[in-house]
Amino acid sequence: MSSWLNRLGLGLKKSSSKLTDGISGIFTKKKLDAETLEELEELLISADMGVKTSAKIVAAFGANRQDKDISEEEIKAKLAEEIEKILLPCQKSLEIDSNQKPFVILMIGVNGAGKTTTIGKLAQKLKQQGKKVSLIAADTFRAAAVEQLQVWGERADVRVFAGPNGCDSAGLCYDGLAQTIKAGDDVVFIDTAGRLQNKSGLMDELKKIDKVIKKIIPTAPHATILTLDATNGQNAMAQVEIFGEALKVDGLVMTKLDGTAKGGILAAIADEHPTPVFYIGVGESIEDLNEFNATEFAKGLLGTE
Ligand SMILES: Nc1nc2c(ncn2[C@@H]2O[C@H](COP(=O)(O)OP(=O)(O)OP(=O)(O)O)[C@@H](O)[C@H]2O)c(=O)[nH]1
Ligand SMILES: [Mg+2]
Repeated sequence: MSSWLNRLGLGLKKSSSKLTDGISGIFTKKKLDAETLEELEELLISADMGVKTSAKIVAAFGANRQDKDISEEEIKAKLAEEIEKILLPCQKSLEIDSNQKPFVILMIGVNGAGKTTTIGKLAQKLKQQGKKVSLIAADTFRAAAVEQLQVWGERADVRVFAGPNGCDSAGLCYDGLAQTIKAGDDVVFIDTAGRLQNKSGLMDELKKIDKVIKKIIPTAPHATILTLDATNGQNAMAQVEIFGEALKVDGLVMTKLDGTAKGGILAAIADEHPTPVFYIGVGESIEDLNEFNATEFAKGLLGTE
């Protein structure tokens, strides 16, 4: 097994244990009936797959299978298949268009979602691919935020543009982008401050940042990435909705899947708000962040090979 599949399996362990233990508990008898299907639906809901999505999965799964013999392994495999179908349209890579120079990536999300860490990891990956990368520290609220990005910058050996603590973040983006254009960078990441989706002032500030970016590079940001913390469960769905109302979100990164049994939330989001999922994170090291693959994820969630 490749090391990523290993990490993914381990990372999804809490989610998959919840599902597989639940399945073992429900299917003590061999035949599928209305009652077991209902219990299965409840299990999926409790695993954060959402009411609508859980009903859909169970309906597809139960069709033509009621009152038939079915093994636990088959149940898991069939469920994984249904979840894979829902996730597949969201499997998309973050394509860095080399005609856009610099290719501007705006990273947004609630406090602690993993924005800065993800930028650090992606910067390192792109740098290793030979790209000229820089970072803009537009989280000007906290001095520690700038320092954190600088540490990642040093680690990845990429330039970090920062301003004085408390300076205007939109203005900083403008200056940072001007410098990036001059330097001829291929990719620039803009790290923004964490903001809760219910703080309208902060959401307005995000719109202002977006506007200012467009003033200097009309086609930018070329990718606006919403980082979601899987441990937020159903609240992550609300974040997709509200950030999506403020800005055009091009894709998602879901982090901290290793810390929660709520990994099913990705299926609910894919079903209700289909959005490309660029990366998923299953731990703190750089190897723990990888491109999202629907088949691997669905199998990992059900603990099947
Ligand atoms: N276990 C685990 N931890 C993660 C993962 N991704 C990020 N983290 C940790 O989550 C914490 C918060 O990450 P940050 O990158 O600082 O989050 P942020 O969105 O920049 O936070 P703010 O700037 O405060 O809004 C850090 O300790 C990261 O190491 C992951 O996939 N798994
Ligand atoms: Mg941060």
